Amino acid sequence: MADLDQLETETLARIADAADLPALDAARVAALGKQGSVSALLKTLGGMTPVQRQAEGPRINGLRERVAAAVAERKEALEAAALNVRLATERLDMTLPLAASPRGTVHPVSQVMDELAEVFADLGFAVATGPEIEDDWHNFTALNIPESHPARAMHDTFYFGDSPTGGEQSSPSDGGSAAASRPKRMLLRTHTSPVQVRAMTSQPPPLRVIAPGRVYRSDSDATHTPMFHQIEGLVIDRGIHLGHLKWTLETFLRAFFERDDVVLRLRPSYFPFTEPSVEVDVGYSVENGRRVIGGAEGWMEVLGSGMVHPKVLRECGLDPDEWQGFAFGTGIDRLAMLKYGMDDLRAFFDGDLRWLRHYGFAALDVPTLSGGLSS
Ligand code: 2NM
Repeated sequence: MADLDQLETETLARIADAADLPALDAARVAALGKQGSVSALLKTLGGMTPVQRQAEGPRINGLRERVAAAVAERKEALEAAALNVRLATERLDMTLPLAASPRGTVHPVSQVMDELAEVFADLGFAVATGPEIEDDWHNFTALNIPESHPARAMHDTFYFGDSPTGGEQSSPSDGGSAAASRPKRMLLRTHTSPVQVRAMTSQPPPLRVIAPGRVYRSDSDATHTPMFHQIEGLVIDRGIHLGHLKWTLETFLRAFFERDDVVLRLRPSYFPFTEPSVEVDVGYSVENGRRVIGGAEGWMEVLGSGMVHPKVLRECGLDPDEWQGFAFGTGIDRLAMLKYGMDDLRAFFDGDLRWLRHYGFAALDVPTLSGGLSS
């Protein structure tokens, strides 16, 4: 009797004192394991008389149950304590960057596209996009580019299919009836102007959009790649004139090149889709043997522009007596070269990692007017 009580006191004390799970398991094995002290007592029941067993059975089984319950309770307490320790020490700061420094860089063309979108957003322009596979009407006809125009020739334009014919396409203004049954001759857009055409035919004026994107021309040498990037801008409103055009381009170029001494020179020119048409030169100066934009030591052509031709407005469903507009276009790749001092256009599309590491931009630096476009 005293033996049983003492065994229970010692066993429960050892269980309560177990500092960790291995210590608790050792205490459990010492009592309830095959060679354990409580198991040994249970084994004595077999050699008892029925009268003895009736008295001892409940006492020994009661001891076994209390020991087992104490082990379970202590186990739960130790596991809860271990979890609390882990919760307190294993902290994960979800705001930390995934990797210390991203290895990729932003391509200069993407960087300049972001900078241009930022500059023009500040002037109230929205970014418009459109398909790179276009039809004849959106790429040429609507823009007053005649069937005989050299730009339409096979050697300048990438056409789909081998038939150069297909003729004039239907326009929204003729109800689409003229060529409704003829299959459309598709091509890779040669400029982003078809995006402006789509803007004019799908949104009511006034309009202020820029259309940046890839364009394709069958041309490849030191200064031409068959795919390059263009940005065009379009403003349609009442009473728009050449003065609005000049101010907009001057404001854009000063913001983009981050210099106040950017000077423009407008020269008369010719484009089928604008009248009058002007070519825009920007003054440059020479710093450390390099041409940089700003000053007026020499002139460099950077943009084509003009007042949207009345025939284009009419073809797009606008009344030229009510609505006027100006448009401009330039090469993004060239703007990138001028701003960041690269001298070989073909390097833009080689995917050379050494070039990208040298000229690429930090992945997490987003250009803003307030933070500096290219800082
Ligand atoms: C240029 C030069 C001049 C131009 C015209 C149009 C449209 F659709 F409004 F007629 N979009 N872009 C344009 C005008 C483009 O790029 C050198």
